[in-house]
Amino acid sequence: MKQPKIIIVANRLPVRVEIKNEEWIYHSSEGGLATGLGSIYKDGNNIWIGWPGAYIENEKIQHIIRQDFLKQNLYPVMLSEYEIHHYYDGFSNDTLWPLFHYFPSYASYGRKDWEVYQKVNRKFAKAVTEIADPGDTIWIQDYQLMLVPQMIREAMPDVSIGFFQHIPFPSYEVFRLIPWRDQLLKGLLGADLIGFHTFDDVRHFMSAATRIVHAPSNANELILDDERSVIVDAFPMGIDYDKYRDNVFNPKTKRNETKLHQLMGDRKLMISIDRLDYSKGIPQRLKAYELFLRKHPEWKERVIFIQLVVPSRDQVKQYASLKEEINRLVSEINAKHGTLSWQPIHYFYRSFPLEMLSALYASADIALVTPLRDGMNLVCKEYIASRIDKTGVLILSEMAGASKELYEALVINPTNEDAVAEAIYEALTMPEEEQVRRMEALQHTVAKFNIHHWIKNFMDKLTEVKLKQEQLSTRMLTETFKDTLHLRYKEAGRRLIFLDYDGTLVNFTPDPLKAIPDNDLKALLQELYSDPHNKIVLISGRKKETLESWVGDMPIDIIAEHGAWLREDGRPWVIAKDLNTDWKEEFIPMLKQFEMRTPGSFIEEKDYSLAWHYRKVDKGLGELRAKEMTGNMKYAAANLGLQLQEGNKVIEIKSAMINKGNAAREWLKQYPASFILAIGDDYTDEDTFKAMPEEAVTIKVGSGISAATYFLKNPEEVRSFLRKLIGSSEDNNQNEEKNTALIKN
Ligand code: GDG
Repeated sequence: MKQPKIIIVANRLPVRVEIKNEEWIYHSSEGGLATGLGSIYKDGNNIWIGWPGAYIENEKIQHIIRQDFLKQNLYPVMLSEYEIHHYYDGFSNDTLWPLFHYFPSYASYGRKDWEVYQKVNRKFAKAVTEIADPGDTIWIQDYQLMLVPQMIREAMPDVSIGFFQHIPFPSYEVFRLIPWRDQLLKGLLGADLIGFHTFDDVRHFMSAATRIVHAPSNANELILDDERSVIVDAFPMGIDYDKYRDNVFNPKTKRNETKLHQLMGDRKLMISIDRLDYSKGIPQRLKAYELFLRKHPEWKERVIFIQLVVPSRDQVKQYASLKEEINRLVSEINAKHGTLSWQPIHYFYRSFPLEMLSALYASADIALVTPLRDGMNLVCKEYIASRIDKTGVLILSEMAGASKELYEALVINPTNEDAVAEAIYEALTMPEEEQVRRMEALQHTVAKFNIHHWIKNFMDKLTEVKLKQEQLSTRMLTETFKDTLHLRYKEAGRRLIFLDYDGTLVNFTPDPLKAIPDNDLKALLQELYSDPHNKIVLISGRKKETLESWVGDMPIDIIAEHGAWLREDGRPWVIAKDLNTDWKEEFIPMLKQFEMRTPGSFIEEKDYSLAWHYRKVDKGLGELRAKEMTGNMKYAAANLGLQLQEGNKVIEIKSAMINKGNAAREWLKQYPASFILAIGDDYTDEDTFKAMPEEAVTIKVGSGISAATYFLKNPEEVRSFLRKLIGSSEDNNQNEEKNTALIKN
């Protein structure tokens, strides 16, 4: 058998090809991701799929380059200029980038861009399926490839897929602006594990996902229609710490450092390094620096600010005007505050070799990192790693993902010019002892949570998620086991079958009174109860009146209101225990308050319980109120011997003595049987499962933690299982016909 491999998929390959006059050269990327993932893709059969960074039209050259890349475990996806224009510059950077960084007014929604984005994502997915085998692990990187997970999933349902997004995931209020938001989200949900830098991104993603695909969720898990669970989690990315530290000692870095010290003299050095992007907050930072010079003129001539801006996308309108604005601000500040011997800002619009960057990090007293929005920001971590003597101060924007880990930085709001100006002053005047104390802690964090840790964390989690899915699938009732159960059923002399109603025999409906049993279900129940060896018990939280009107004409047993009311074989209803209901007077006004404050919610009064339903309430609000309600009422309830039971979009208050388990125990005592079956879907059915003897067959509908031994996916599966169990040969259509005939008669 082939050794399973890891496939990395990213927009760019870690090696770029440059073509000049039918000649080509390869350049390796020094980016954090490329170095970090180097340990993975270069190993064994593993491979990295991506665009090689050049338009290669000549097929012969394409072929040679492809062969060269394959030797290095790289698999190129060839893209045309037209495709890059629409997929990368267009949809990725003109639609997703501005929206995800909270600049909706910069976003354009070009149909062509979207079409090509889909087409290119398809190309990437195809490249994956060409080389992937079952059992492989696929790790997709970033927002350019959001549709790829689902495209692969469709072709290879069992493969393990991870997705990591390097930029923020915005609040639902922003995400919903995208005309194709549903497709993007569903595209991502093809993955088994979706990673972001911070918990806020996770929260935003969960909120968008539960609203758009209406998937049930627990904390950071989503359960999809096919019962596949997707985990969403935060994996803050780190840097190659040792590489940055070692680079400080590189002779080239040392030479650059000497030159920098000549420029600085005895002045303090402050640096900022960014790609040209409106999300980096460069103009705001320059203005804050100018404010600092005005507020603290004693610092004039005593500080130098070096701002490096790495060129990017400057053909695009917004970037071109940003570049102009930076030029203007730099000249204005230098003209206003500069002297013959001092220039307040040294501004460079180009990229520098790593040894220059390292020299800057190693020499700077302050790193000013003030993006308006940043997924993580690695520059600040690189600065920390390069501080060999542990001095230096980091001023960090609270809008950068990194601020969620780097607590010892001076954390500021980048739009608050006063706060940034004051932070510059605080950093310049910070005693060395305090600098060292803070820097030591920062270095500890950055060294520990480095790029290797990030990769390991993500990969371990992906393995764990897959394992969990497999364990769940082994508890899914297989066709073979259904056959075994059918034999056991046939052989049994007496059978006792407990069936929950909502979510088990019928699907949920927004209006609970609309969940009337259909003809197919009636026919199935009839087949079940017609067998004299069977005792069928419908066990539900619903009111007895409702159940009576729906199935009252059937000779089955009914446990209503979670066991408060019992009816055997069509005889009159009896109360399980004589229960006090005086408490209702106290609780109804409290529930009414919640009902008044929560549009779409309603109270249901049952004989021995009160239920507050929120299935129609705006997503999120219902859950919030439910938490508030349990918090407010739990002590009052406990004092009166009541319990607050959380079901599916409902909170029920009832006597602690009453539950489905206690009721089911009575039946178990009275009707000894050689075949016992219990099926249910929610929290209240767990009591039934726990009451069952070991030999009983217990089945939970849905997924999640359960005391039941087996799982089925939905009411449709339950019905088909019951049919198989009793050996019914009839399919749905035949049942429909038979029932129509019954009704007519
Ligand atoms: C995205 C997210 C997230 C910069 N100038 C030069 C140069 N650099 C290197 C830095 C650093 C990298 O570029 C920039 O990384 P950032 O993280 O700061 O920002 P983005 O490029 O926007 O990256 C970001 C990141 O993905 C990772 O997930 O942190 O939030 O936006 O490594 O050192 N390198 C060289 N010369 C330069 O002039 N050699």
